[in-house]
Amino acid sequence: ELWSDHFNDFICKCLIKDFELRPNVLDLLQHVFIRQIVGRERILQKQLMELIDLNQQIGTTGKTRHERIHTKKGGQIMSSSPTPDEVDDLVTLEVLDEVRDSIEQLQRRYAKDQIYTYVGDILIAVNPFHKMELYSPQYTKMYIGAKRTANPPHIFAVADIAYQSMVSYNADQCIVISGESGAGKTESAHLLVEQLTVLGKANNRSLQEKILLVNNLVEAFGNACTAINDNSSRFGKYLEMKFTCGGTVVGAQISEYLLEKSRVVHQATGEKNFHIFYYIYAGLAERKKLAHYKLSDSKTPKYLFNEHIKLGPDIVNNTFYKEQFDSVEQCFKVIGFTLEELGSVYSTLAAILNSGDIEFTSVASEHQTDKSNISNIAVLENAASLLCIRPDELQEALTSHCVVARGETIVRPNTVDKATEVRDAMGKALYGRLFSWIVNRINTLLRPDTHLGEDDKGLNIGILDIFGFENFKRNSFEQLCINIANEQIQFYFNQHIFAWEQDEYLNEDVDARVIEYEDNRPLLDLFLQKPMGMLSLLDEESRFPQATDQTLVEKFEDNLKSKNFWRPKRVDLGFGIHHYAGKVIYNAAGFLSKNRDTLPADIVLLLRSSENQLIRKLVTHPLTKTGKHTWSNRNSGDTGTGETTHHPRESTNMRTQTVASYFRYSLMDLLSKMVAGQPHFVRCIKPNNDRQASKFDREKVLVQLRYTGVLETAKIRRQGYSHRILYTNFVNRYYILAFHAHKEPDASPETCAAILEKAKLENWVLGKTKVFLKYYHVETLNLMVRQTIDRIVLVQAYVRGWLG
Ligand code: AOV
Ligand code: MG
Repeated sequence: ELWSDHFNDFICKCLIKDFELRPNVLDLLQHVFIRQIVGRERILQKQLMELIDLNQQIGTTGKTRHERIHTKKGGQIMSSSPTPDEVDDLVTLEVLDEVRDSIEQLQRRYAKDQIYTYVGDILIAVNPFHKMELYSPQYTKMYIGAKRTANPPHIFAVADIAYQSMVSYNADQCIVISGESGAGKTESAHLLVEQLTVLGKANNRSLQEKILLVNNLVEAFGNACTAINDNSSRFGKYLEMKFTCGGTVVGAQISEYLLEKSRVVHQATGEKNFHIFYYIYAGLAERKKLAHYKLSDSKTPKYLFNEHIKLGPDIVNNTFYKEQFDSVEQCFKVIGFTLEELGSVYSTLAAILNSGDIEFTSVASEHQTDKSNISNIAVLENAASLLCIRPDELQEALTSHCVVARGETIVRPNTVDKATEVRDAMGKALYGRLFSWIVNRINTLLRPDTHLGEDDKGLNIGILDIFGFENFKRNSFEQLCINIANEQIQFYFNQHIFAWEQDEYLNEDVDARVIEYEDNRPLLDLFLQKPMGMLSLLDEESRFPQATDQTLVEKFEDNLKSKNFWRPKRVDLGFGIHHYAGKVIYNAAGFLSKNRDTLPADIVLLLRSSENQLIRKLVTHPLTKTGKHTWSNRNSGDTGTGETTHHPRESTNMRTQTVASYFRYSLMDLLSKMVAGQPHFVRCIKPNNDRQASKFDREKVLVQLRYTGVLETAKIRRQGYSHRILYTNFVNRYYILAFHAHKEPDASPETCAAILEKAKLENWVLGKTKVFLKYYHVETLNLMVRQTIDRIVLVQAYVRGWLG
């Protein structure tokens, strides 16, 4: 009977129907097979032992939670049980005082280097500010496919849940990392990518290596040292890892948002330019190639010079910079850039540095305005030669401009100020476009098309790592944009955790208590509404040639009617915003010119004549993807601004494209990508403002818990149902847990109830069309399905092996 066709089915049934039968089934197998297949006992015995081991391992996952908690000390894996009054998940806390108890927990855990804590399905990560032994291969392994409660909270567990959900539901995922500047978002993003490449078991080692290097490469160009963070992201990054439907990683794509280009030409006190400039400067010096790129080790380029930090020889002699240069070059090569491309990238960077040193002097002219002359022609020639353009034409494009009046083209001289502005605009534009070009090139090199089969559309997991909320001594246009982006991400979080969930209880007649939360919609309206929001007003004012930053602030004051906006006394161009994360005073000086961000046509035309192919490319093609982006109609689809956007560069001339309108487009584009996937949230918390290890500033943490809504999240996770699954989908996926594998039961509430009861789950609710589950229900169900399938596959494989 055992050899019949029903054999597999019999075993599966035993395994599915009653887990307790397992040892008996294995016993039976052991006896029968060992007796029947003479001469192969030895191998069989070994195989059977493996099988039994494996089954036992699977069977115990989740049961022995405390035996399996590991903290690593001095290379030893040690066991450490949490004290009884310590919890891994704030939702399981017996709360007397929400605030005090939560802080207490986080502090106690932080003191033991347990930087991760769950709030239901959300991960809190408190920045440790020191290297942790938490990311070794042992940890990597421990968090693969394990039940979440089996191990202490960890960022690897988030990667695992996203990956398993992607494979189980055949659905795209999105991991949203948020937190203020320096809280640990970028580090978390790296860890997620690392774990996901392991999970996606790329069968192609070089692809795995390439994906791991992508972050390092773009961050060399997009990160910089600020007053808050030595490695601060100055752009938003959405990295999508691409998988086959089977879960094998096959590629990656990055989208970049709003690089802070102004940093190329000016940095605030104590801050630095983008990392790459220092790396390349030190690296080329090391290789005695500075002269080739028209740089000198005795004189620091002006764009890198900062009167408050001694930079001069410090750059050239800095071993860290030299090593970084080697490593960036290695990234370029591994990812697949050609040597020629690398040379062009270095030339462009060197050209930017050289052009920054071009100086202008004022010459009186017969017209009302003064003309400008270039006082250091040698530097101009260097810049021109690196850009492969004619120096006399560059001189002309910097010191004069063409105007068309009554059909006639007239050349007008530029004042020193105007010429300087044009010079800087060129540097910013070249850098911004170089950055986009690098990102595009990476995307081409890591595009998965070639790896996917015909009908495998593939799946992806996106990881969002943007610039965190910033509040400096002096805040400008860049901070405003960064903070609006954070405001939008917070809104998205709120929609997901609170609004959409509560809407659905109503629609499905499910009884649940309403949780109050801090809705930041009024702030988003203040910024993004048309035509009276701040960005629209800014664009309107930018169109008037006579407008000044002063008239802009007055316009704000006259039109913005919100308790979150005010004009502080004694700050001329100042205005204040009460953001979700705190009050920030902005200074509007430079807002109009930063928003207009014009690159004169004369410069564009000149660069298009360059003999360097890369330079030509940078000024010819619109580098960002074009195409219509619409809001997904997921749930209410209300992501705040509720509008359909199109790429502004499609319809607008590049010269009239303002930063504000591009920013608005970018936000919409980002959100449309995010709403297309199932979100997972990681909330990074900064424990102190001094970047010190082991310092837990309770007040600082409390403020962050408050404004991120973590405490309310704990409440809704305790009372609410974070997962709502349609009956059909639920039955399709889980019937195997309670029904015969060949039977397909109806998608009725009764079937759902039978499955849930079989799985011994409690506290679920059946709505009108959906099953309402707590986050931990889904985890248990998924794990049970996976184990069941694993067993079936395993047993089948062994049996096939023995028979064959
Ligand atoms: P951010 O991305 O959130 O800031 P980062 O990820 O750059 O912050 O973290 C800032 C610094 O904190 C890092 O350079 C590390 O020194 C330290 N750090 C963060 N996470 C860890 C960790 N898990 N283990 C060890 N050290 C860590 V910004 O990009 O500024 O918003 O714009
Ligand atoms: Mg960052």
